[in-house]
Amino acid sequence: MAKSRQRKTVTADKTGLASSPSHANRSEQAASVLAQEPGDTLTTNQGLRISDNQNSLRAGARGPTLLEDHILREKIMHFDHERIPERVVHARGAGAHGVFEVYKSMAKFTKAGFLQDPAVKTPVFVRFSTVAGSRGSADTARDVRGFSVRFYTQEGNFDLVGNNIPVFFVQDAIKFPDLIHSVKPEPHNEIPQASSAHDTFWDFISMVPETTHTIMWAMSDRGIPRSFQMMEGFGVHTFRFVDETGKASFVKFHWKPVLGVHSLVWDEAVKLAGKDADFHRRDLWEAIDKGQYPEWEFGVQIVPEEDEHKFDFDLLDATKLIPESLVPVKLIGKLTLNRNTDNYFAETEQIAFHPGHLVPGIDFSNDPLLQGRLFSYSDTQLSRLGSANFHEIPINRPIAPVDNNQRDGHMRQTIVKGRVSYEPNTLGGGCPMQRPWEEGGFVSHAEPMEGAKQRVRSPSFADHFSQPALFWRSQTKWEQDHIAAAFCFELAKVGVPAVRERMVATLTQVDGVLAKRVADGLGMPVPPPPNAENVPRTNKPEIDRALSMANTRISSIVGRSVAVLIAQNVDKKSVDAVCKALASAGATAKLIAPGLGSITCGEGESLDADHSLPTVGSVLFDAVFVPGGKKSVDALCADANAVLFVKEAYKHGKAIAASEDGARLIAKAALSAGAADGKFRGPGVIADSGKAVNDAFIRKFIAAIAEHRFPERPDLADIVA
Ligand code: HDE
Repeated sequence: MAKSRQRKTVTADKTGLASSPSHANRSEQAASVLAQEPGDTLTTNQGLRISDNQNSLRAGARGPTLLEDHILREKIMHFDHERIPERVVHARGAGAHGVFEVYKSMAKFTKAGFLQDPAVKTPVFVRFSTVAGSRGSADTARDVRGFSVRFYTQEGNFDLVGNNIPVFFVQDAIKFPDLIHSVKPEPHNEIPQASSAHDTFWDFISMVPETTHTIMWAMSDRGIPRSFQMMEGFGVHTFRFVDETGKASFVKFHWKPVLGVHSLVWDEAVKLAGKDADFHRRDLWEAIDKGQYPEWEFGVQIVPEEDEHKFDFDLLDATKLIPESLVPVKLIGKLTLNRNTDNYFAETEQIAFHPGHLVPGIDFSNDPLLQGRLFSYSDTQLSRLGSANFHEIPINRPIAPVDNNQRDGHMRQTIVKGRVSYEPNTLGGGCPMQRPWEEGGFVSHAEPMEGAKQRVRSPSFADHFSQPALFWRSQTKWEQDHIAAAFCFELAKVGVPAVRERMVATLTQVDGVLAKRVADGLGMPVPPPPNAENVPRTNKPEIDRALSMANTRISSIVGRSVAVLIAQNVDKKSVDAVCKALASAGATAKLIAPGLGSITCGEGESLDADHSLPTVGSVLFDAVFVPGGKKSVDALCADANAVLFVKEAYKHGKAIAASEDGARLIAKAALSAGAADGKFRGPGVIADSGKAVNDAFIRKFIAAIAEHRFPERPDLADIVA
C-alpha cells in the first residue's frame, strides 16, 4: 500500500529543524521538502501511480509511439524545461547554510535586530561565486569571487551581496553592462570561457582608468583563492547604520576568515581547472560534511556622519576602500557554515539575492553603483526565475511573517483568504497595517538632498591611482612578483598591440617598476604616461598592512589536504604517525599509490590507497609526505608521476616532508627538476635521509604546512615542472 504524501513530506524552517508534518496545511505543503525513502511509489506529477517507467506506449511492439502517452509527455515536457537562465554574472556558484551570532549588542550604532543579542542565532545562507564564467566553468579561474550572505532575521531578510575584493571596477552603474560585456566570452565566437585574458576586456580596462584599483587586486593572488574558506569578504559599498533614535553613521562591512587568507599560485590554478573543475565547491562541501565548519568574523569600519569628508577619497566611490590603518575593523560577530544543501538547484541556484533586502537599522548610501544595483537584482529574477513570486520559493522565504496586498502572478503559492486585497480598507479591519519606526517599520534615513538634475561624475571621484599605488606598495616582494606575472600573462593574450600599450601606460601611473616589469615581459618599451588630468594624489598612508596576504594568520592547518605517497612495502608506522598527527591538527591526509587497491606493508598489515597517482596531481594538495620503506621508495622513484608530484609541489611552494628512505624520492625529484646536486634549496622541505618520524619531525612538518606556501624559494625559477 502506498504511503500518503502527507506522511513523508516534512516542512523545514531555515535552521533545518523539521516541524511536525501533521501540522502542514495545504500552503505549507507546497513549500515542503520531499524526502524520498525506500519503498516509495513512482507517480506522475498528478499523483497517478506509474506501472511502467521503461517503455513508452506504442501501437504494437515495433509500432509508432502514441500521442496519447500522457506519462511520457509529462516526463519529457518537464525535462525539456529543467534549465532556467543562468545568472548573467556570478553564474558559477556554491552555497551552504549556517548561522550568524553577534558578539555583543551593536545598539549604539544600529537598531538592526540581529545585531543586538549574542544569544540570538540568525540562520544564514551563503553563496560564493566567480563572476565571468558560465555555470559549468572551472572554480579556479582568475576572477573576483562573489560572497553573498543572506541573514534570515526576525525583521525580514537582509542580503549582504559582496565580493572577496573590497573595491569594484566602475564607479557608476551605467558602466556595468559595458564592463561585463567586455569580460564575457567575445560575442562573435564565444571565446574565451571564464577568462579575462582577452582583447575586449583589456580594451575596456585600458580605456577606463577608474578600473585600475580593482584590476590590481584581480591580478594579485586574491583572484585565485585557495578556498572559499580562506578568502575575505567585503560589502564593497559604504552603507549606513542607523540607531534607534535615527542617528546614522557610515559603515563598511567585512568578513575575515578564521583560517586566514590564502591563495593558489597561477600555474596551480591553471592545472586545477583540468584536474578538478569543482575544486572550491568540493572543498566547501567536504569541510562542512566533515564537521569542520568554515567560519568568518564579521567586521565593521564605522565612520561618524560628521567625518564624511575627512578622507582623501569619497566614501561614495566604490573604487576606494577605507585603509584599515585609518579606520580599524571592529570584529562584531561570527558566521559559521554548518549545513550543506539538500538540493543544489532548489537552494543555491534559486536563491535570489538583492542589496535592497534590508532591515531597519541598515540603510544605503548614495554610492551610484549601489543605487543602480537596487534596480538590477529584482529585475534579473524576472527572467531567471520567471515570476514576481520568486520570494515564495522556499530558499527565498523570510522567516519573518509576510503579509501584504500583492496577489496573483505566475506560480503563486500563497493562498490568501478573504476578499480584501487593498488598503485602506474597513472590510479587513484595516489590515495589514503600516508600522512606524518604533514598531519595527522601515523608515529611510532622512538624508537632506539638494542639487541639479544632471548626468555628472563627482570631482571627488577623480583620483584613480593613489589607492592602486597604495595596494602595490603594501605587497611583499613575492606578491608584487605574482601581480607583475599576472599582468604579463593576461596582456600577452591580447592580440592588439595598441591595447597592451595603453594598459602599460596606465600602469606607469601606479608604479614605474611595475610598468617596466610588465613592459619587459611583453617585449615592448615602456610607453609614455597617458595624458593625465591634473588630479591631486596622495601617498598617505605609505602602506596598509591589511592589504597584504602575507600578514594573514598562519597558525593553523585546519582544512589543509596532505598527500602521502606510498607503494608496496611502505613503512606503515610512519604513515600512521603522520596521518594521526595531521588529523588531530585538523588536516586531511590521503594515501596516494601508483594504483588503487591494497598496499601490503609487511607482517600481514595493509593500507588501502585513497587515490592512484595517474588520477590526481600535487595541485589537489597543500603538502606532501613521503614515508620510508625501501621497496616503496624504489617503486615511487621509478614512477614518473610520483617524481613529477614532488617537484611540482616544490615549484608551487608547498611543504614537503620525507622520512628515512623517502628522502631519495625528494632527491630524485630535485635532480629531475634541474637541481644538479639533488637538493632543493628553499625552505619548507623536511627530508633528512635515514631519520625516522618522531615528534620533532611532525612538529616541523605541521609548522611548514601552516605557512601555507613558500613563495620565496630561491630556486623556483629554475625548477622544471
Ligand atoms: Fe552584482 N549582479 N551587479 N555586483 N552581484 C548580480 O543578480 C549588478 C556588483 C554580486 O550569489 C545579478 O541575481 C549591477 C557589485 C554578487 O546569487 C545582477 C551592478 C558587487 C552576485 C547583478 C553590480 C556585486 C551578483 C546576476 C552594477 C559587489 C551574485 C544574478 C551596478 C559588491 C549573487 C543576480 C548570488 C549578481 C547586477 C555590481 C556582487 C545581474 C547592475 C559592486 C556577489 O542583478
